[in-house]
Amino acid sequence: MLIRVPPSSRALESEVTPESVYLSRRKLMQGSLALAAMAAMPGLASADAQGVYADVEPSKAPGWFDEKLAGARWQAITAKGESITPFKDATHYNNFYEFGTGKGDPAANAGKLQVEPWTVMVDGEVSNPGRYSIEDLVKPHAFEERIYRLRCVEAWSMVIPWLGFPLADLLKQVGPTSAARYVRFETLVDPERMPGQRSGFSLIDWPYVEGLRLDEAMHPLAFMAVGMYGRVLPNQNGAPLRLVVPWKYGFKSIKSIVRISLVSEAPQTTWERIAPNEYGFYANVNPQVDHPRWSQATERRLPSGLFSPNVIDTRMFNGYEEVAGLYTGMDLARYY
Ligand SMILES: Nc1nc2c(c(=O)[nH]1)N[C@H]1C(S)=C(S)[C@@H](COP(=O)(O)O)O[C@H]1N2
Ligand SMILES: [Mo]
Repeated sequence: MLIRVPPSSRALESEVTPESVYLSRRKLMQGSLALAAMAAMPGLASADAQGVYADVEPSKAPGWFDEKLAGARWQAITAKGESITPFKDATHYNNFYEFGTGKGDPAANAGKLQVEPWTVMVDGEVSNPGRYSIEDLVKPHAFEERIYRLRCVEAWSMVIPWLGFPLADLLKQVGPTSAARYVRFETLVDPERMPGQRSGFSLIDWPYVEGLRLDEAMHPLAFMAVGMYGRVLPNQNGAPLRLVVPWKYGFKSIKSIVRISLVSEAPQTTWERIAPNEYGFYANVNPQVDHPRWSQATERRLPSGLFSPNVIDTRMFNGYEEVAGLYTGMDLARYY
């Protein structure tokens, strides 16, 4: 977010659509071929072992992940007519300030993150508080694949196939009490493995904190991701558990979560704390409400380059208009 965005220019783009390739390959891979592929590449979704996910780096996933992967519901939500961002871009152009502020820093530094074992503290206004192992948090839920647009407040965007389960299902599991109004999330603090947390120049008061109103959190689109591109989450994308809220700017989608608190008051979030006039609690994608330092009317869809900037119009709620009812009667220029 500490960036300068060049003046937007409307680009003539020749759109390629790897999604169609991906779909047809997936079809091909169903059946016995898929089994063979799965045996050959543990940790990679069978259906995609040789499809558009061919560039996906195979990974060794923990047992809790592999068990669930077999029963995943593929493409439960898709982004029609849009190209899935290549794995390489989604994993090497990241914001994860715990590992540095450069876009390549997370990929370079997050390898040291210790994701096993992993526990998540659930506390506050809940009937079942406690320290949950990731296994216990994930166990009750079936995996779904959801292909979502991700729109960063810095005016770039990607299309990412996530794997995980609805946040609402996790909340039902822990049981918010009637006093719960907001959900507060916290990222791991581990300065030994997170060089960004050692930097004396950091603007951020760690841990990274995010939050949602409870009704937003219960919306069926709000998602807990444990994987992407048919495999376990790479560390730089927020392993082993991260939030994905597709109608909000990317900074709401907090990574590597270690604490989930149900609270009665709106939590102060990391970016609100740093610059409340620039980053609000709601952070709904809104082409009509500009950032004080740049326009939010358009976005660079990655991959983009100097000669093919791939600039497209930004859509209200990032195109997820079904969430509009959450904000009825609210002035979204004031509650940005
Ligand atoms: N803990 C934590 N979560 C974070 C961030 C961060 O710096 N720290 N960056 C946010 C921002 S600004 C964006 S755009 C997305 C990027 O997610 P991605 O790297 O998986 O695309 O993560 C969000 N989650
Ligand atoms: Mo972002």
